[in-house]
Amino acid sequence: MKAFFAREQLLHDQSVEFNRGELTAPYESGKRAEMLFSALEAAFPGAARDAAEFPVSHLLDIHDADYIGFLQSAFGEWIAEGRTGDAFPMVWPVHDMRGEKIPNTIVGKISHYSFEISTAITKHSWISARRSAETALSGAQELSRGANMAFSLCRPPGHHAGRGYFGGYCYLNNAGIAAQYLRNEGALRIAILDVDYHHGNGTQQIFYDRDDVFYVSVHADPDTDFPYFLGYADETGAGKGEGFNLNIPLSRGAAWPSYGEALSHALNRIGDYAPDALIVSLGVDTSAGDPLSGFLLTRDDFARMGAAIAALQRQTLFVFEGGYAINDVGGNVVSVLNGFLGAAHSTP
Ligand code: OKP
Ligand code: ZN
Repeated sequence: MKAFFAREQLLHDQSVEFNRGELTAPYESGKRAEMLFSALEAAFPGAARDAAEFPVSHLLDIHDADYIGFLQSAFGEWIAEGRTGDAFPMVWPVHDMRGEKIPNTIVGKISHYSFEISTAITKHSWISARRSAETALSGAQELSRGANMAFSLCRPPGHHAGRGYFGGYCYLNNAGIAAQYLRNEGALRIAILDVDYHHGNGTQQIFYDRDDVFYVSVHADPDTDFPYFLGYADETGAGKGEGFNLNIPLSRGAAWPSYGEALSHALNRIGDYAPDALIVSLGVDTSAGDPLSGFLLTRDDFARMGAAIAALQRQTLFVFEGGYAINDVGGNVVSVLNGFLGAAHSTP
């Protein structure tokens, strides 16, 4: 197994997070990635690889050009307007307001290109987000060169980032960018299995009208949890993509019995689709004790998850997403990977 990582991903460093009416230390910190990297090095000596660099065209395959331009220049514009601190969005064009407008100054622009308040653009967000996408691309490249599996230690995460917006700690849709890379390399069908606690609204949006990328997500019911406005079971795709989006929302408090059942339904549907490759948006914020989440998976459950995924017998790229219990993240990810590899080895 190769585990891809890029040190520049640690540079993004948000000062505060506004959450539940309070300013707190950000849940999505570089420390989580550092600790995960250490756990991977200990569990899989010699597996670590530096992410390669890739042309920006891979980002433009998935994201709007104006959005990519905005991400690159936003922090500079914020400072040029005399502001200090991180660039936070503050005003959103809800309901019948003029959501298509792109105002001329940074406060208006940052609102146009975002959807929620916990995520800012900081001095190094762009370089970290770009290296995070390149970390996913490196894993995809490894699959295109014939590897059976790879792990991409992406940070910041990606699955909430849409074609033209950031939020939920995500700026570039790493899994989506990796999926498109594999399509460009000749794979005909890609499945994305999103097991993060939160629905991947960005990934769903990007592929909603496509039948060549099947998005399947098991997540907390958006009726009670972030991102609230997408991720319901009746969202099944549109146009050519009808039937190629599957949301399986679960109630808070879900533990392995109900989670495992939802996962096996998801995997059966992916098996029927017979993808050339599988990308797993691997959030481990489904862990009991995660500070943002309400599922109750244990260390052993994560190994079961890995084994269930391996049973599909598809080329598999794991792309890291959420997971905020920083002392548990490494062990839980290693458990998924060991479950996957153990099961893979036991099949003839
Ligand atoms: C990112 B990922 C809940 C507010 C949550 C953003 C959560 C982003 C999760 N009180 N703020 O899917 O792990
Ligand atoms: Zn999450």
